[in-house]
Amino acid sequence: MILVEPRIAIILPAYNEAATVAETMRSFHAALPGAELVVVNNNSRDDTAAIAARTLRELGAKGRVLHEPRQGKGNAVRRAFLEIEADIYVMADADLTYPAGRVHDLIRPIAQGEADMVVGDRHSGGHYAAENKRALHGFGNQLVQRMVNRLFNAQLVDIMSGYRAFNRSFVKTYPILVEGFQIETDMTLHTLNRRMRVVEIPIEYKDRPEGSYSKLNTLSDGMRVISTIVKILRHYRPLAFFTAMSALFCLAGLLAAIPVLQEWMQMRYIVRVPLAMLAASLEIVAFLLLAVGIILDSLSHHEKHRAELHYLRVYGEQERE
Ligand SMILES: Nc1nc2c(ncn2[C@@H]2O[C@H](COP(=O)(O)OP(=O)(O)O)[C@@H](O)[C@H]2O)c(=O)[nH]1
Ligand SMILES: [Mg+2]
Repeated sequence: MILVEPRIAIILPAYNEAATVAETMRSFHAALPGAELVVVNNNSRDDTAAIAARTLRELGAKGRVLHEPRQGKGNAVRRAFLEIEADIYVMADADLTYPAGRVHDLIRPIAQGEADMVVGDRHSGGHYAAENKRALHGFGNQLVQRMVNRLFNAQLVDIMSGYRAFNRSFVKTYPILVEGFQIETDMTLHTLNRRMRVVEIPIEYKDRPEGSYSKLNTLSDGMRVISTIVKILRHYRPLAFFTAMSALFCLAGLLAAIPVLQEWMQMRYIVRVPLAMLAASLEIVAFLLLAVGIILDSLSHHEKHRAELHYLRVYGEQERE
């Protein structure tokens, strides 16, 4: 349990956000004057870093501007999680789209020890549907959301929100392997897979103000969403994934075998030898895929075991403080 005032860090990844970063910092400082403001700049070509540093001085706020040379939001968040020591972490966009005034609602379940991650949910209030001008993004969001809920038997509404709060044991046991915008989905998957507690709080959401542009690209990030889905299945449900692949090959092998079997029944002789070989090869591949699935399933079991032991240690330290 945290007895003294918790240290709170507000993490703002910012890439070319000169238009909005200062105002975002001011709004968070107004909501939580005691919190540390951390802007993670990432090779911005505009004045983001200078403006952030100046705003810190003007506000007299605690905080830092971090610089991460590797491009990508995932890399930026990773840098902040590595460098910043706090009890409660908040992550938000530096683009004024998320309501800083709601930060208290986000950190409350963390401070009370009731959640490991709190997500500001843009969908429940209908704000995202009303403000988001890119239909494909809504569609991509929904696709991944449905799959994740099904896979983990969850009922999450917004798995890609960029407005979140975390406790220390989440931050210090979360391996960030993704580099870009997959970070939000990955965080949600991590909490579900590690059986952490996720709480969603409906929030308001505005589109970016005039003159400020999203860093998301519909096509390339859409492709990434699809590859994310495949990766999720492969990594989190290897047995199901490889069994499904194996079933496909098995089926193809059976189809190829039908004419061969017919020949054999009728003439007790096989003319279509190449087809027979194809059928046999497909079945061998099917068998191999199944074996791979079983091996990976066992590996992932051991990995979960190890991760849980590590989590027990870090969580214990957090509770003792
Ligand atoms: N540090 C860093 N921040 C980034 C990068 N890409 C995006 N961001 C920030 O991450 C936040 C979310 O990006 P945004 O373009 O608003 O995505 P959207 O909200 O999904 O449209 C914003 O504050 C961006 O400035 C990056 O490569 N590095
Ligand atoms: Mg944004």
